[in-house]
Amino acid sequence: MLAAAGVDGTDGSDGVAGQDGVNGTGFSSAVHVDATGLTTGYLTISGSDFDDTMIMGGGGSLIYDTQGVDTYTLGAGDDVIKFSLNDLGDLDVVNNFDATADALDLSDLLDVQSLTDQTLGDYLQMGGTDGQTLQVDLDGAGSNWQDVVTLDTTINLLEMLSNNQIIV
Ligand SMILES: [Ca+2]
Ligand SMILES: [Ca+2]
Repeated sequence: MLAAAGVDGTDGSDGVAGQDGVNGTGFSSAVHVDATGLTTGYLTISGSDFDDTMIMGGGGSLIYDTQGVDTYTLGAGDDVIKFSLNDLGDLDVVNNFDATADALDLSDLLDVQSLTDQTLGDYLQMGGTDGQTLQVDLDGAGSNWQDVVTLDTTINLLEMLSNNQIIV
């Protein structure tokens, strides 16, 4: 059987459509990852456009948030979650967040060079019923807050900023 024309296997169009896993949008259903058995080793990971569940190992990770209401359970290492502008409509959930070690990468959301103690409150606040939902105002006008993620712990944004745990 001759190979089908125009499918090169590198861009999500090889064989089974959209399921080669090369990019985060290539999956056709939710991705479930359980890396709890990994005590070392850094993970760089992203999911699908659906509601993914990802449990990190102990070696730290960089998670690229995708569309869908995803649940990320962090491990013992230093984890970084990079949020995506096109996922702002979906309120993700992060469990086991370490307010002294894990980081929130908001560089795709905020078009600013840096945040200071003075400007942070224009762009970011903690809200929700329990004050554990990170909310962003994209233009810093303080009038259009959008939910980004709900954490399972209370965090202090100013402390996280000074500790380089908020990345813009
Ligand atoms: Ca997703
Ligand atoms: Ca998401």
